[in-house]
Amino acid sequence: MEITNIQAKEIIDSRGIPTISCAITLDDNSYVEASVPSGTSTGKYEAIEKRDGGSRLEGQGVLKAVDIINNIIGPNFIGKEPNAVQMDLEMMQMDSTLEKAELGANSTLAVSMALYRAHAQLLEIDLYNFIAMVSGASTVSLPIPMINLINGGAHADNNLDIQEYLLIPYAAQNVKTSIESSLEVFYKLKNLLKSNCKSTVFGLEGGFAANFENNTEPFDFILQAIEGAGFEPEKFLLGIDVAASQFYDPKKELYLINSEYKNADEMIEWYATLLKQYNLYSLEDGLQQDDLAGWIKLTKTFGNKMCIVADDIFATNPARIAKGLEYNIGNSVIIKPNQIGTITETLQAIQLCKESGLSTIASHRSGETNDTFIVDLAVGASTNYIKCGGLSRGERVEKYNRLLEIEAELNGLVMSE
Ligand code: 2PG
Ligand code: MG
Repeated sequence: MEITNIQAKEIIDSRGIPTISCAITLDDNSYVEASVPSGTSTGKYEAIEKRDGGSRLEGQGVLKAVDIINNIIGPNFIGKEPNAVQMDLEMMQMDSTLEKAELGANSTLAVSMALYRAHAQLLEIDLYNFIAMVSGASTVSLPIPMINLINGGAHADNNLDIQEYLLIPYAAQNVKTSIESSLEVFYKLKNLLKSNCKSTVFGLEGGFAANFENNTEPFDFILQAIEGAGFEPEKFLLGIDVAASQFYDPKKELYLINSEYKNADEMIEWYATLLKQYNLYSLEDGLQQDDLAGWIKLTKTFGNKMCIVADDIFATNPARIAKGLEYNIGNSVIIKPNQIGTITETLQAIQLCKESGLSTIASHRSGETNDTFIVDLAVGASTNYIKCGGLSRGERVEKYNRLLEIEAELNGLVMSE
């Protein structure tokens, strides 16, 4: 079966910002489609997202990137059978920069995702099974969801510095019960916020975006909601994505959090109190992306007590993960395909993490579409966890619904650790 057409277009993401959708048509007239997510708290080591600039849509248009797909990348693959890995490698060679500055990582990823879907279709297998095949895995597994309950930082117009407060239904037997039990907590949290005269509007990722006394108060609300929903606190674990690069002041070389300037040692001290007080389980981007010495200390201090999750500092880049391993930083890695620009490189990053004993968290972006590719990726590549937002907003719940659908298909396969 050959590719007869590759056609991209500009669509709108969950934030109202343009992104790319790419369709591949095959010679039996079937077609597949994929659309790319986009970050708000984007790290500086991520591959380059191509935007038009100029005055249209505040410079955020992606018409140039669409044109690159339609007129530069696409024609190379027309008339050929879909071969996702091979074609990803060809795309990487079409761009002479490491960060995909010429083609744009949003262009390459749109094509890459669509090629993976087309190749799976050619083989008449599910996307997650195809991803497992490419990963050389004989099994697939369901990730544990890290559910976003409260949004702050760049994802909400509230007063929280911390970007994400995550509920991890660690003790649940399967996805269905993990989501149902988290929903019970979500409902209770909403009531608690209301009864405390706090807003129940949602932030970019579908978590509540209320104002709080300080950055620790959300933990108390979440623990109360867990208890109010009738669960023992041990049924859930708590995580945060601090996204510390966002509130680091490079001139002062200090972090501005809770209206105070702190250095890396003081941040680490604060995390120690969160560990003690709230049994914090997962700490993402606790320090900024260039603070190597801080990351070494952070990992030494908590590496055997918590998931020390690296996002901005690794940017799903196998070369950066390898460097991180040399320095022993992080024990857990965020996996976002658009940080690197192809699915094949994303799978390489996951493979490297697995070989090196680092756990993996497949992750959405704050700018999303209804595409659920990230879920198939998490299942097919057997990542340990998935971060795909709150239990509200269409583009987030679409991912949970896909996860439930896959679980039903697999009929009760055990969750990965
Ligand atoms: C993150 C992501 C996703 P953004 O920092 O982990 O939650 O946010 O997509 O805005 O970079
Ligand atoms: Mg992050």
